[in-house]
Amino acid sequence: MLFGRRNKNPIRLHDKGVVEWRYTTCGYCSTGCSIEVGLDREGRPVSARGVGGADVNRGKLCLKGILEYELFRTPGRGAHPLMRAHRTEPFRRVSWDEALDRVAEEIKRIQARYGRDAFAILSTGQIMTEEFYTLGKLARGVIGTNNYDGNTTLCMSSAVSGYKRSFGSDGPPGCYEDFEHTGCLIAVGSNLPEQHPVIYWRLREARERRGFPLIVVDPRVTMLAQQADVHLAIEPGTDVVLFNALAHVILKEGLADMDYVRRHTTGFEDFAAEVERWDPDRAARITGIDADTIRHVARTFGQAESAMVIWTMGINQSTHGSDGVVAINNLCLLTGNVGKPGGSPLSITGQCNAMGTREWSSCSGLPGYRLLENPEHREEIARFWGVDPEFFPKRRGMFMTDIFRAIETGRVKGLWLIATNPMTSMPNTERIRRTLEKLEFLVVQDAYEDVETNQYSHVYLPAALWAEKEGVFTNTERRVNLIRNVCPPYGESKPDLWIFNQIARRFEQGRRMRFPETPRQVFEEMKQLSKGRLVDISGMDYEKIEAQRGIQWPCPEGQEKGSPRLYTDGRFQHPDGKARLIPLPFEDNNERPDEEYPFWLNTGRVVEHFHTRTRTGKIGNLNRFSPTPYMEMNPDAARELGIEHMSYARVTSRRGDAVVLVQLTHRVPRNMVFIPFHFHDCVNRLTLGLLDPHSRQPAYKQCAVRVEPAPDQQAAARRNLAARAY
Ligand SMILES: Nc1nc2c(c(=O)[nH]1)N[C@H]1C(S)=C(S)[C@@H](COP(=O)(O)OP(=O)(O)OC[C@H]3O[C@@H](n4cnc5c(=O)[nH]c(N)nc54)[C@H](O)[C@@H]3O)O[C@H]1N2
Ligand SMILES: Nc1nc2c(c(=O)[nH]1)N[C@H]1C(S)=C(S)[C@@H](COP(=O)(O)OP(=O)(O)OC[C@H]3O[C@@H](n4cnc5c(=O)[nH]c(N)nc54)[C@H](O)[C@@H]3O)O[C@H]1N2
Ligand code: SF4
Ligand SMILES: [Mo]
Repeated sequence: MLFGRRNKNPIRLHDKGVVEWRYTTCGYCSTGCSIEVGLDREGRPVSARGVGGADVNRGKLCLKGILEYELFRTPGRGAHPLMRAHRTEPFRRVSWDEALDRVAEEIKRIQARYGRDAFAILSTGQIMTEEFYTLGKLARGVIGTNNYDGNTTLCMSSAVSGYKRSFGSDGPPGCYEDFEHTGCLIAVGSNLPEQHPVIYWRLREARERRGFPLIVVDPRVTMLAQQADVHLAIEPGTDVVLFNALAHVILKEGLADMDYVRRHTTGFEDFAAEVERWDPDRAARITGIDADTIRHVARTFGQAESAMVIWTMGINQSTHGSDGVVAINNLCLLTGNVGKPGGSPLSITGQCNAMGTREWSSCSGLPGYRLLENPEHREEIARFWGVDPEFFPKRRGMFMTDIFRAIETGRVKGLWLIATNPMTSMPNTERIRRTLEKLEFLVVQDAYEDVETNQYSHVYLPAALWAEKEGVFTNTERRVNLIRNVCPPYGESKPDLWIFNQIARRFEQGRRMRFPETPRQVFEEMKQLSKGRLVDISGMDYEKIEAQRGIQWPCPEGQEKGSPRLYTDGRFQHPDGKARLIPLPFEDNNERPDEEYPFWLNTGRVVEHFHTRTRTGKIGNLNRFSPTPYMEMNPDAARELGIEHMSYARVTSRRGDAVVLVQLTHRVPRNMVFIPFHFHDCVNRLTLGLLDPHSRQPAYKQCAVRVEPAPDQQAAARRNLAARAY
């Protein structure tokens, strides 16, 4: 194909020889774009395109989705199971049977010696829902450890906890289509253009058509903030105060929907009494946002016909993460903006299937948003799975972040990591390293054998990735979408579902229970369990999902289409059917900048990379645009310290240090630096990760550091190495 002027440098696109397109859903972020992967005559994936008829992305993809088909052939993939007696020895290649036998034996040994909860399982938001459900059955019904959680504790835990406190259940009430109706949108700690490019595109298109006000709350001038009508550059960690003050103004000025509040909520008096204390002048001193701007934003939100709030990690990853979510829910309840077109508190999810794990993995309870604390739920699931209800714990066990502490103190002795890389992604790398070294047994199940955490394992299980298998993901707007199998698994790697089933078989109880082999059979089982629940998927099947390019739950049996919104009738999931307005006092409890460590360290992401780069670090057209760890720094602050653009600087916190390339930019204020977290042995050497009391999610975005020039990089590197050897 030729484009451009015929005689002068025409652009040639060579024919990739696609003979078949296969339907899948993107495996990176939670936007949930439908992708078709093109196969050539030999069945090799050679191209990808966005699906035009898919409501989510309407033909579009971001650069990660466009290049995702290249993943199947990236270096570092695990082709064979590996094993070693001690983590200081080299691995040897073993058969699947040997590796799986060893894992089952170690689980049994550790549980027999130290008790059932001494073996922990940590999973992810990045495998298929059918795999989550099966892992849950294995963890809760067969292995029976209560120390079973996932990396959603690093990510969505605050949103889950906040939704549960306000509405009685998890489940984002809104959808992308709300952009097409809303009269005002507040985006809090969410950088859509880089992190959810296709949601951003939907928002932008809606705004170009109708021009509703966009208010961005973020201490950084993100790309989204650059487009906002009002940008509130908030003091880190103080969002709860801002939302209390917005509620204060809305109540004072009679902008609340008191009819909605009376009919659908409880707790108004206590809530109003707390909010009364948060006048904009007081809030201004804490948040750094001037009082009149707070009043203006409150009026804009309160007067809009419908108004919505979206948020991501700027809220969740905080010592007030769960409270921040409740604060957002409070504001939406107060103005009657829940589950109405254009009016909802819509948490933007992170990983491709973080929703799938929340709904079905049993990490925080039992499948289908059931609770371990509820005897009827225990009974129901025990009967369905064929286990003794007394086998289930009566309340949920530790969160991921607490499990790591329990390894430190010796309560947990064995760990199974599935599709998560804590050596790079958890706060305080040195502490995590020492923690992993304490384990008697670590098994890592990952698509990549070069994943950093694998350096500390005894067994490595190579997993098939994304469209090397089949199943469903649920996206931010509760849309269940299908991944068709596009090509066979790499080397001898196996789908996670197969691995879970093989482990189940190695336990007596597992042999007595039903562990279906195909994802389709598992999906049928989940459908039965979903009947009558909020997360009802009984009206779906793979063909219907593919035909509609994804279906939003609830979709009960007999219903043709999904449901775009929750709580449209104002009935909530608390036993009394009402939502709760919850008072939120504020206590400032972060590590704050001081004389010795004068900068806020803020952390996050860039568009080219996904998390710890096991995948995107190996795709040429992603990695070459963002190849090195770098730091955004304000030019005025840099000048004072004698730090130049594109020079190296050493950043030090009370935990450790890191050397990064400096990029001078006014994106960050004078007392803040920002470093993306994608690179190993970099920003998470510095982070503190104080935990939210409700969600146990780490405050990745707030701690204190100092910065100094590092002109001699080799010396810096030597110091890093020496520090590590020590
Ligand atoms: N390209 C790419 N896309 C991704 C991912 C990826 O790794 N790469 N990961 C996916 C996942 S799992 C997730 S969770 C999402 C994350 O998506 P986002 O949350 O949008 O991304 P982050 O960059 O982590 O953080 C967002 C913003 O929070 C701001 N922030 C920091 N402190 C505060 C504060 O105290 N208050 C407020 N209001 N804001 C604050 C930061 O300045 C930052 O701009 O992205 C998903 N999409
Ligand atoms: N400083 C700082 N740290 C952060 C954050 C931050 O904003 N700042 N964000 C946090 C957030 S929101 C998140 S979600 C976490 C993410 O942290 P992690 O979950 O640790 O990061 P990933 O790199 O996504 O790890 C997923 C792993 O799963 C593997 N994998 C992919 N697909 C499959 C599969 O199908 N099967 C199996 N078995 N393996 C597979 C990948 O190779 C990869 O190793 O990081 C957290 N860490
Ligand atoms: S926006 Fe998210 S889901 Fe869509 S192609 Fe990009 S990474 Fe994939
Ligand atoms: Mo995340």
